[in-house]
Amino acid sequence: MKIRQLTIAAAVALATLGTGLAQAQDIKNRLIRFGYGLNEVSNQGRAAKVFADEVEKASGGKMKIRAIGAAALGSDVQMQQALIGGAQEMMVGSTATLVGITKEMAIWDTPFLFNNGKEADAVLDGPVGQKVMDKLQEKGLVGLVYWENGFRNLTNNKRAVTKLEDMEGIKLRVMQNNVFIDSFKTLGANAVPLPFSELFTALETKTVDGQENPYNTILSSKFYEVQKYLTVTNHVYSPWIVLVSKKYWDGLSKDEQKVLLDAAKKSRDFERKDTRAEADKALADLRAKGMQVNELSSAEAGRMRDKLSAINTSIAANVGESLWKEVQDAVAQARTA
Ligand code: TF8
Repeated sequence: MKIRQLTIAAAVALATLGTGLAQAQDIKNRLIRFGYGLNEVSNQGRAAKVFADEVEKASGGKMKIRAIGAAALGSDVQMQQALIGGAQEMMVGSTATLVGITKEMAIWDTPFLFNNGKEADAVLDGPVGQKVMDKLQEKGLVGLVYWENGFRNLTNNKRAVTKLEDMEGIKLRVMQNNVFIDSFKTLGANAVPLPFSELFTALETKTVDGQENPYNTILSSKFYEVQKYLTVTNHVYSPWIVLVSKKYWDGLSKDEQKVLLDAAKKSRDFERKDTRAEADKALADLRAKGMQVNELSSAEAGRMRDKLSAINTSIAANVGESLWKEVQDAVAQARTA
């Protein structure tokens, strides 16, 4: 009896401590829709769950995140518009699909910009990453953190791509973004921009022959069911970005904003670890699922790289020479750090 009473007393004390903390802060009951494009069972879905749990915990249960995956709230581009208009509160999606809104985002689409995750983290989390993110504000979006989508690799159904010439005429789905369209045109493919939410069906019905995405996504979106060949190209590193509607953000208290930002940072740290661990073993999983994996010889990888460097000038012109240089300097610094 005594022990039981003590336990109850302790539980009550703990509970009031929790809500007490949240009450001392300016936090209201809030329901936040957080949309994303991949499946619940994906690196994106797992990190969305971590974000939701962290927000709930830090707000004493007052702020609730309803994470809605599989593009049920729309494609990246549709969700961005919903955030700008204030019809949806939050989302995570590709930076590449933001280029139509904020041209500076195209800097992250530069082929072979980063050699590894460490360089990407240093630049994206550093001052220039923040600067690019802050450009979204004048367009009605608040960026909180970058997550890792990852290094992109090529899959297709037409032929094993082992040299540059093999790209010729492959109908390749790309993101709705000019740098990606130009990159794959330069390599000889027939680049077709499509939202991710339409991709599986486009592959299945052979509307397109191929696509490019990180291993994690090829796995979680089951592209191995409709794609035979995978070529390890690592042609570009894609970030994801966690966004809030600026209209919504401006109506939040400082405490509420802090809850979201802190939770976003925790989710980012979790997401990068989780994504990298999955990517490390994904290639073996994809082989086991029946995909034929081709590595490029270093000579062929070099030819692709050279070819793609032709688009750097236009990226620099589009994002501005000074931002281009700032990012190059930040990468160089990360590389020697
Ligand atoms: C793509 C991207 C997607 C993301 C995701 C839906 O190919 O890599 O993974 O936009 O948020 O569209």
